[in-house]
Amino acid sequence: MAIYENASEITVKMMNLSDASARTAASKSHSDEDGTTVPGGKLLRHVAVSFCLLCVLQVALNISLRLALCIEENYKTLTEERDELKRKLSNFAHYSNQGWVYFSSSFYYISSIKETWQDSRDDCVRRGADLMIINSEEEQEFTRKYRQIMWIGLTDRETEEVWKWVDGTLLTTSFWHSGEPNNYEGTNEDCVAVNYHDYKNSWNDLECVIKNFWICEKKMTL
Ligand SMILES: [Ca+2]
Ligand SMILES: [Ca+2]
Ligand SMILES: [Ca+2]
Repeated sequence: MAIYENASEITVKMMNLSDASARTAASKSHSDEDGTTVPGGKLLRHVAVSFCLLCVLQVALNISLRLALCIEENYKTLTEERDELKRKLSNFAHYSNQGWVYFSSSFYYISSIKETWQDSRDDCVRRGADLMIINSEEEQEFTRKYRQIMWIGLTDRETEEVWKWVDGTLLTTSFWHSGEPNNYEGTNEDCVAVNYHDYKNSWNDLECVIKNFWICEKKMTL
């Protein structure tokens, strides 16, 4: 009886082993199924990661290019500004050394000899300037302190009584002395000088062929 009991036990154990083997086989088969999908998933992940890296690289490249362009533009602007400043400083030095006086964004040159209005103007042009244009009360006051009769850049040579500055602009603010302009005693007075320097309104029209000192103006700002 003991033998039969053992044999039965053995049979049960064998059956259990068989079940276990079957489960293992099933499990292995599942694992095999996974095994066929896992390499494909890895590939997809690799592709996705590579794509992201490419995007990041593209963005980084774009930023770098923009920065490079920006730096180049800034450098160009700075170089141009530096050159412009150097040119202006050189001009400032030039006019200062030539005895010009700086006042209110312009350099002024007062002649030491007398010439006709046209010769005076020609001299100013040769010096890179023109006869003075009086745009403000400050400029008018500035002329008075020299206490000289000086040609300025105002004339009605083109059309009588149409007063124009040498830059072609029409006269708006004027500082005519009392009774001027008057074509004195029927003469042809077409050129203007700062004349009566004791008065705020100091302008006088005179014949252009008269010789006077003159004042040139060269506008210049830093
Ligand atoms: Ca002026
Ligand atoms: Ca006139
Ligand atoms: Ca006059």
